Amino acid sequence: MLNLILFGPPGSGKGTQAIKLAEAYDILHISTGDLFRSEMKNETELGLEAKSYMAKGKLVPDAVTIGMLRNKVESTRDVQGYIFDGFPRTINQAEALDSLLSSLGQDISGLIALEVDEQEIVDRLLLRGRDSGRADDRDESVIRKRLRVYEEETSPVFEYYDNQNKANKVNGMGTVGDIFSRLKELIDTLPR
Ligand code: B4P
Repeated sequence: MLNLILFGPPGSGKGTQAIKLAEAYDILHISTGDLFRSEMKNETELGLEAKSYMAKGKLVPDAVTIGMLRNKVESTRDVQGYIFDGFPRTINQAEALDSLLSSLGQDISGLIALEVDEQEIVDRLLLRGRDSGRADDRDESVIRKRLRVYEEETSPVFEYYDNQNKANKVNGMGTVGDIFSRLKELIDTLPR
């Protein structure tokens, strides 16, 4: 099994690359952001709760996020691996993911952090806000808040996997194709 975590700040290209990698390696792409947006679109209770946090650039509480992720993994057991995009975003979520995979006799093959300059991130997200209308991408103060939340709550997850010798960094600047090639080169060296 190839179980990857695609890591990095908002706008670093996780979603963009995860779609391509899932296809290239025939593994299932799970994006917690996409799952929340789908719940919001369907106006479910979970979606309404998530919306209040996402609109402010905050993380949705761990209990909600972990439960949703667990349901998704447990209902998709017949796959050759997963690419987790936007999860885990806290140490609690990382511990929950490790224990979930271990209960299934699996583990994380590697975490890959995409490194992108902050100004490039803000430019990418404002552009997406204009094109897609995503509410959390339209307001620069919400984008800056998401970047602060990433530094404070999410970046420690890198060290958590570094302590397991599973954390890797890839340059996330350049064209989508160049970054995809760099990612594949690294993934081909990971255990599975
Ligand atoms: P996400 O949906 O995960 O969104 P994101 O961090 O903004 O990054 P995304 O993956 O979508 O963007 P990408 O970098 O691919 O999270 C949204 C919110 O959901 C969070 O703020 C939080 O509230 C909540 N949430 C999600 N998961 C959670 C969790 N585990 N716990 C708690 N809360 C959670 O791309 C950005 C833009 O850059 C795109 O427009 C893309 O086209 C462009 N782009 C990509 N690569 C490029 C390149 N090489 N050059 C130029 N542009 C590029």
